[in-house]
Amino acid sequence: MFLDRAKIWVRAGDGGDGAATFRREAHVPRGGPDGGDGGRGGSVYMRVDPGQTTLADFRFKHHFKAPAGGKGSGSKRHGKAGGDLELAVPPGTGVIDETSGDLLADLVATGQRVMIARGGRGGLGNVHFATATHRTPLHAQKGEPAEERWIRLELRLIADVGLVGLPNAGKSTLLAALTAATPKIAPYPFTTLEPNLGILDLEAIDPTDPRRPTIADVPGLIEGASSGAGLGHAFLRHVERTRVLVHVVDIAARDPEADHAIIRDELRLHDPRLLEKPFLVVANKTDLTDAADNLKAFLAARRREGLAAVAVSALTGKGLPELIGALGRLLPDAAAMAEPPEPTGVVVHRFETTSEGFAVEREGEAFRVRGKRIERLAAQTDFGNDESAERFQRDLVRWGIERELRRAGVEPGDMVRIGAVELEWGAEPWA
Ligand SMILES: Nc1nc2c(ncn2[C@@H]2O[C@H](COP(=O)(O)OP(=O)(O)OP(=O)(O)O)[C@@H](O)[C@H]2O)c(=O)[nH]1
Ligand SMILES: [Mg+2]
Repeated sequence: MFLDRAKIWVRAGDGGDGAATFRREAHVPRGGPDGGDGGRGGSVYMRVDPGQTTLADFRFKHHFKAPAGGKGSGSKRHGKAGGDLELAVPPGTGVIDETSGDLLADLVATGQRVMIARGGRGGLGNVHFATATHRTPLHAQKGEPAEERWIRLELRLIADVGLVGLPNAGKSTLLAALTAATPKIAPYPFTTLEPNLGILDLEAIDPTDPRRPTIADVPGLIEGASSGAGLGHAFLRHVERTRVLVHVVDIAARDPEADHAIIRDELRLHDPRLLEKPFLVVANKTDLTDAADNLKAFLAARRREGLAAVAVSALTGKGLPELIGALGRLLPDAAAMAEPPEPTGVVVHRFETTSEGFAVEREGEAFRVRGKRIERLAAQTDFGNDESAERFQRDLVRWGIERELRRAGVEPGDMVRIGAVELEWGAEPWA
């Protein structure tokens, strides 16, 4: 089953909580603090696996979650880190943040890997909070909550050569003749319903040529394909990134000249840049008797157009060596072939960086404090622990947030929201 779009939900692992424990010592009721840190949560990554050609793995499974970090414990023992989760996707997968619509990454090269949800940091144990004046801190940080997001995946196949043409022209037959692929072939239109990929081994033909271009056979295009007619439209984007386009024409058809014009028009309407790619016209089915008359005129017209053209029979194999030779000349050299085709797989990756700033705003009757750092601190504070809560309040003062809240008109009893945390403004000034 070929699948070129998917929507998934990913969540990294939360950080483990830090511990607030104390050494046991003879004669001392409470020894020094020895609470270890929580482990970091696992992150979720996406990695290119050249063995995959579709997003079918995401057809039934849409939720992916990395494990949380372990809690810290006494004797300064750190919690275990949560393992990272890696999702394999085929080359050509665009990773889009569903909420913002931002392209997070365009994964094209083998082995390329990108983090799509960051695991939470482990909370610090109470050993970190002992000071000369406060030797027995009860405070330890909670683990940082993990990132989660909806992700849209959009595959645009990365093939070196794309076979296009009207239905029944012989594209699949040609793919089968050139490669080890075994696509379905039948004497009626719309046999191919999803793209097939094959590899042309040029070394088998010329031992000095190490290139192994991939060839994609996409469902037949019909007039109007670019605006949605037939099946072709959904698949035209799969030839957007090919290096060379091969147009297969049934030369035994009633009007190959008109067929050629239809395909060129549809490609241009989908994206004019498609016609700027190296282009090879293959006049197929030359074994059929009615082919001879059409063929000469057809090839001459292509020459006038400045397009490379060859005559073959995908069925008998006649003309295939010439076709392979022509393809070899249109494809870039081995060094360039090792690089992914354009666009060059730029990773746009837009994770917001941790900002030190904050903002206070009204939210109905309540107040909201926004800011990466303060939101994280709130999430990592255990407000059930008096010492931790006091510590948080001191930080609000230290960072000038308390002053800003007063300026905004906060009164005792008002609700103050920070991230997912809700606090009631106390009658006693915080600090
Ligand atoms: N005589 C002859 N028949 C051919 C040749 N190439 C393909 N055919 C036949 O044409 C018919 C269509 O071939 P396919 O390869 O399925 O055509 P396609 O372009 O992939 O068609 P769709 O998948 O429907 O777009 C089949 O019956 C093939 O056997 C050829 O060179 N000569
Ligand atoms: Mg086909």
